[in-house]
Amino acid sequence: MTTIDRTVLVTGGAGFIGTNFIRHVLETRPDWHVVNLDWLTYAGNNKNFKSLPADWGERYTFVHGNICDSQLLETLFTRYRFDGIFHFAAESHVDRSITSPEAFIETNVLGTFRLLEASLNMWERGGRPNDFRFLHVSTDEVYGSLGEEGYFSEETAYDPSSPYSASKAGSDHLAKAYHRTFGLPVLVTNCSNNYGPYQFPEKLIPLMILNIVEQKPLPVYGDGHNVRDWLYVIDHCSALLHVFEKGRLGETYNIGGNSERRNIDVVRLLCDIVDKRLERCGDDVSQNLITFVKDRPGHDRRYAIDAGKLRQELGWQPHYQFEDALKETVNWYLDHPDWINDVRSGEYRQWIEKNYSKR
Ligand code: NAD
Ligand code: TDX
Repeated sequence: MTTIDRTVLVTGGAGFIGTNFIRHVLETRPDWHVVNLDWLTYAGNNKNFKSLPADWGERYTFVHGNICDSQLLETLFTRYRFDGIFHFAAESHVDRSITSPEAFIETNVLGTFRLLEASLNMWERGGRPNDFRFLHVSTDEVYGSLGEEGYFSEETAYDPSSPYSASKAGSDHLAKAYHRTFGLPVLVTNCSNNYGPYQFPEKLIPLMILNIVEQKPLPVYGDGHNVRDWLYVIDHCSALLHVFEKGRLGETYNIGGNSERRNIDVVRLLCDIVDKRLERCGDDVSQNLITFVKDRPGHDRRYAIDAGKLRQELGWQPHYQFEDALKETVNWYLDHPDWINDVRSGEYRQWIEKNYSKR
């Protein structure tokens, strides 16, 4: 029997980062019980938690539900009286926010509001416990686009470009307002692009890995010179725990990987890694599949994070090196064909057709 010291709610825990985060917490925090509330949209996959080690299983509870459902939240908050909340649930894909923005407003803005309301009610009813924390997980995209120079700091003005980043910006403002107005113990993190296992193959890195394996065209938007600051997902998870356990209330912390890369360079590197692993050479090299396609509207040119505050105040820095962790990520996708077949449902095929057929 495990002794439970803390019960935390993770929203969106069946998605990419949430799955890695829950697995990381069950491994590193043996006295935590995790309740995962997930609506299981196309991006959520409950099979990520099948066959957990026995002592993990008894510390993990899955609840199928929507963060916009106030009644469900009330029932859950009354039942578990959470010691903390890690709020990941979101619509997360920029391209989908361009074709179908409404779900982004629903989940990212309204859902975050409903979750804040439920948290505030529970926190007030419990006598405003000192050690409760609401950690709102957000993105560097709220800051808009950088030119060739400079970095996003916590003081950079918000300037979102897409319906996705605008909806995340709205949710960040709500979370901070609940701290300033009501005193709710809120923390906000803004993180750069993640990569690693369990990422849905609509995002650049897993999409390219799967297309390279199947020798399909590799659709690079625009000139491929857009820059992202890549962070291995487990580094993001460890940063979130640092902020949750040591962060100053009401503060924002930027999280980044010090790994700025142009998209075209990431795609070329993926071609080399996959080709090597599959022992392809000569005329078969996958770089031949690179196809420049019509750009994403409002495409941010460059993201780069200054994570100095997190390093200096809380002693966190990334552990994984981009090229090494990218190889591990490729290995994970090549070693998990069942997971890939599972997530590439009819809905996935429709998305690929919708986003790429007319580019
Ligand atoms: P994801 O799309 O892989 O997963 C989102 C999860 O949320 C899915 O399991 C989905 O079923 C669930 N969900 C969606 N709507 C819901 C609702 N209404 N109620 C309950 N659950 C719902 O996303 P991700 O890449 O894991 O991102 C997680 C969080 O981290 C998001 O808030 C995102 O903005 C943020 N973030 C992501 C990145 C990145 O590179 N992926 C970087 C910085 C920040
Ligand atoms: O087919 C593609 N071709 C291409 O050139 C896709 C899917 C993407 N791209 C480019 C667009 C971006 O410059 O690659 C870069 C990365 O694209 P995405 O993987 O869609 O990520 P991005 O738009 O940068 O947003 C991601 O990081 C921040 C996550 O999806 C967000 O949830 C997170 O907040």
